[in-house]
Amino acid sequence: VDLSVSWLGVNMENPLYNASGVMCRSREELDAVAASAAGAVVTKSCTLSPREGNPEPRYARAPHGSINSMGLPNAGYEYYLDYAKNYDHASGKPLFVSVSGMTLEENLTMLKAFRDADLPCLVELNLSCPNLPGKAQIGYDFAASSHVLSEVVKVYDKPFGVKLPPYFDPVHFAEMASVLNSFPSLKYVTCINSVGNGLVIDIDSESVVIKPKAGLGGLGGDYVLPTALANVREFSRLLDGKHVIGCGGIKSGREAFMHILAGATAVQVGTCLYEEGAGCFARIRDELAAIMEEKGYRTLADFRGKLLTM
Ligand code: RRO
Repeated sequence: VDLSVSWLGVNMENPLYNASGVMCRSREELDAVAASAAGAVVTKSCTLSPREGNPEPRYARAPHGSINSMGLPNAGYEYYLDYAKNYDHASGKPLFVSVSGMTLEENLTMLKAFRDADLPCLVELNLSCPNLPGKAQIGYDFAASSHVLSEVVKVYDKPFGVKLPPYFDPVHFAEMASVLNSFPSLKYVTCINSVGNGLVIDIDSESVVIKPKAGLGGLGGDYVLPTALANVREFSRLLDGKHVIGCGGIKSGREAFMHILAGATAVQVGTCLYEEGAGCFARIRDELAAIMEEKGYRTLADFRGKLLTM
């Protein structure tokens, strides 16, 4: 079977890559993803200045996934710009750069720098970090999202994408899709970021399991799979000529297949990558290939978006 995918001029050997935030904060981590069987690499969301992030513990494994409140720890955008400048863009593993300024001005400054560097990498603008105390997720404010995107496209003329928070209401899918559809250079959306502000409790210690925000954090893993699939499916239907990248609950070939069946062009692995390491990519790739073989599918296009309804 052929697992390759080509989109926006990007050619991937297989549809799997890391979810931004996992194994992508340092050069060494990014190199480890690039050296694995992943089909692409995305950097940790960056800010204008380096950030330490929230106090530890700020990630915990939970019975059905993970909870995190990292607080956007990153080495500052110049570090990732430098990584992108030195990246082997001919390696066959496309590089994506995630950008998540603390303010609109920060986003514009970083995007101008990436524009001026004119590198063959795609930006994923994060509109959905749930873990900054006192800061709302932009993606949940449709007017604010529209404003941010209007200002972004004034300075950034290349194709780009956005990382969205999960939505839970058809009215909200439609409203956000309508905002996104008014920006032609917005070519893809990644669905979903973690399900924000969950609370995991450890019954033995009668305690929260992470320190920031009194234990509240973004959920990933099995907890979020159906929500991720719904978001991938609905945005695939509602967006005009844009790609949807699936993220949420992928830990085997089965979930990767489900995301693609729901309409995903490519898929990202977060919690499973954190827990298993970069070896997960070869495993999930081989499992996906086995499912396709069993079903008689030769390419991802044979089943992408072809979810049946009753
Ligand atoms: O760093 C984080 O706390 C974080 C970010 Br920026 C994000 O977008 N999603 C997430 O689950 N954690």
